[in-house]
Amino acid sequence: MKQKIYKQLLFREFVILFVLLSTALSIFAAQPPMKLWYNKPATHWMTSALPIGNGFFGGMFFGGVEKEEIQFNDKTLWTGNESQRGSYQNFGSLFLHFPGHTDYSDYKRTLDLDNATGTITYRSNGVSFLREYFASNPDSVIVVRISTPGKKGKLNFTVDLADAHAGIKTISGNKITIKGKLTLLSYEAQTVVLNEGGKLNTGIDKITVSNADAVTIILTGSTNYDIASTLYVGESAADLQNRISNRIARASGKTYSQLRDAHLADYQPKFNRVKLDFKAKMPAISTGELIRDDKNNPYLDLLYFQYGRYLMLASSRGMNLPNNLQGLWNNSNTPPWESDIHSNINIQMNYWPAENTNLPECHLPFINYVVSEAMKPDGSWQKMASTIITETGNGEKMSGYRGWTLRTQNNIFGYSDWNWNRPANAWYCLHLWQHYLYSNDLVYLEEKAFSVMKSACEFWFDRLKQGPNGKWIAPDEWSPEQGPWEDGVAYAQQLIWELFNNTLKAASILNDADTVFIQTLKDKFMNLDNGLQIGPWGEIREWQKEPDVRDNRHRHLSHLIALYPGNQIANLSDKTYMDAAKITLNSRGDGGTGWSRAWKILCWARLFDGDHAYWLLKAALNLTNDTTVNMRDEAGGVYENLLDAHPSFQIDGNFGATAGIAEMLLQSNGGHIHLLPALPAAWPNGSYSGLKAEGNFTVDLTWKNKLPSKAVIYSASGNICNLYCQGMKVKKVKKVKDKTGTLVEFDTISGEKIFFQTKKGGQYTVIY
Ligand code: FUC
Repeated sequence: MKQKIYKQLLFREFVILFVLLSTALSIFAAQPPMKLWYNKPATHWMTSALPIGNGFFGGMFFGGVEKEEIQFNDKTLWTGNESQRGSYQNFGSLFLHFPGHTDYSDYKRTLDLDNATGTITYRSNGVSFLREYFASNPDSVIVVRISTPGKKGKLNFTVDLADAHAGIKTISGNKITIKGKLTLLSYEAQTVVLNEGGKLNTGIDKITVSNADAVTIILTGSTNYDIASTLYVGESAADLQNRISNRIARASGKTYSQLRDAHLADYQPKFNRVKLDFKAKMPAISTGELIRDDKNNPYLDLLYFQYGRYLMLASSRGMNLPNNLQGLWNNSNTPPWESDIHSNINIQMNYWPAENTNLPECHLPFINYVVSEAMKPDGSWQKMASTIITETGNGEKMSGYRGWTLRTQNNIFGYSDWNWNRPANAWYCLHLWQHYLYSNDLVYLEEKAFSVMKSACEFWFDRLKQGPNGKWIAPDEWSPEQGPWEDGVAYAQQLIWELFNNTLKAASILNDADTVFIQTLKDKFMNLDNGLQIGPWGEIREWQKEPDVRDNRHRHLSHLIALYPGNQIANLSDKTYMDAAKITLNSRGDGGTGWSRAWKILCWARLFDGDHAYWLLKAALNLTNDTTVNMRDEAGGVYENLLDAHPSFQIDGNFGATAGIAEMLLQSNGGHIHLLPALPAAWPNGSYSGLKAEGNFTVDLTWKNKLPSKAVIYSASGNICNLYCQGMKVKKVKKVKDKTGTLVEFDTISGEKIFFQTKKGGQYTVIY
């Protein structure tokens, strides 16, 4: 009897274990390990060093054996001020020197995206060396750990900290400090060396470690930048020093494994929100070889997708400044375009994957920056609106516009120059609105986003004029970055259309009481030129007067905003504009700089042409070594470290491609959750978990032979779920079940679309 119960218990345990294991497998085993790896040290910062970052402070490590360099950055380290452009700056480098490590073997340099850790392993003089690097968000520091697994007393090396400016360097005990002042900002970085065993010797310009068992080095730095203060400077240099010293002291009080555990506990739940599986295994060749010799391996697509999410977590968290042209990473004091905040595509593309790849907190640095700059009383964006002077045509001048606007090139102190990009206000508001669409966060919409959107609308209320046909058009605008300045260019009209449409929706959701504003908005929207005119060869017109030239290969797709990132074309029942967009895209060709190709991936995904999108993805993965600025069509691609080559390195192409892959697998901008809208032939079978859709839905999906077999929809807000899959007839939907296994009734909208009411917190399995 006893034995029988025991056996039953064992069987139960076995079943539980099996269920647990298979759940774990279905969630975690599907996606292969996500690692970039190489069998030699990096030779060049831009092409082969590897990035780490905690959202605001980060570095690039080379993995040099005898001489290691970890170059580092803080996102706020800029020269310039409110009246000088300045530029994003290199902060400095941590140098480690291992004398005698000239002969080595078994070298491997890895960036593991699953745990956001870089490692270097090699053998030298009969000892195995291991270095681990990560940038911790909870502790605000970079941690470097050096050890010799299985051996003691074998670590002999020096540590040095170099300033990229002519600041003051001091060494005392186990700490090296660099500090100084740029145009406006004070900066400071500190590093401490914590040895286990052996001893430290403090020299005049470096610290020497002798015969240690293991060493942890902690590095951090910051500036006294404060976006909220009128002059952009917050604390004093002394307070900055205290803040940095406290960070170092707090982190030094923890063991290496405590630091590492805190880092993983912070990073992994966010990174693991999305898993993707194209039935590809991690190949045995290095990442450089993979890009060069096996570019069609779907593992590379996966890796590139997740790399974008990794880079997002590493460069856009915990502060109120968006990613600049290089995200966070920059080793130059004169980077291309000052590594600035470029408002006519680049900054926006940096955030295209934030919501749909389930990293909404990474969107906030951009959103908070826009809110802060747009609403700053008497701030530069409002001043730019109020000081524009326009000839109205009858000899009078108009000025004193309400709201806010900006130009193309922007530093972090509100300074904005080069060409006007007035419609950027509408483009920025698209991001504010999108964050609401994905989160359904009413408090955010009411307290943060709405007044900024409203203020941008008011700018256009004052600025729009009536064109020859009575429609409202924006006077004197440009189509970045080509052609004449004209009234009513498609770029401006399409963006204003999105702004007005979304602000009207927001006003109605919030029951806004400002009837004068709402009435004006309705009037202007009703009679707005929507920027969609079809030209003589079937194209979408870029300008009203200037003719469109067939085969104009210009890299910008400014007149396709209505296709992506806008939603106007998707929401038109008339497919004429999709056809016109296709003609336009074909005429623009498949070339382009890094970001330009990425934009084309998204456009073709929105046209539901997965194979064309995929072809562009493969073109975006062209291996290149070109590090000079080059806009030629064939120049774009990726470096061996998978950073996007404009060239030079520009991170927008990384984020754009990640967004593009997501857009091929799921779209939700057309009022429904569209499963596999642009699946290429190259990914016939696969699965994903955790992609987000508008309406605060999260979607897991498995597909076979290019069609869904099972979808699980998590409804965080309890909205109606409209589910659509082109070519998948509704009759193929076998059942919809809730969490308890109870069948859920669904209705049919068309032959390919079903809908069902969801409950807040509900989980729905759709079996095909
Ligand atoms: C825009 C683009 C360029 C480059 C620059 C930073 O001006 O036209 O290609 O990306 O931004």
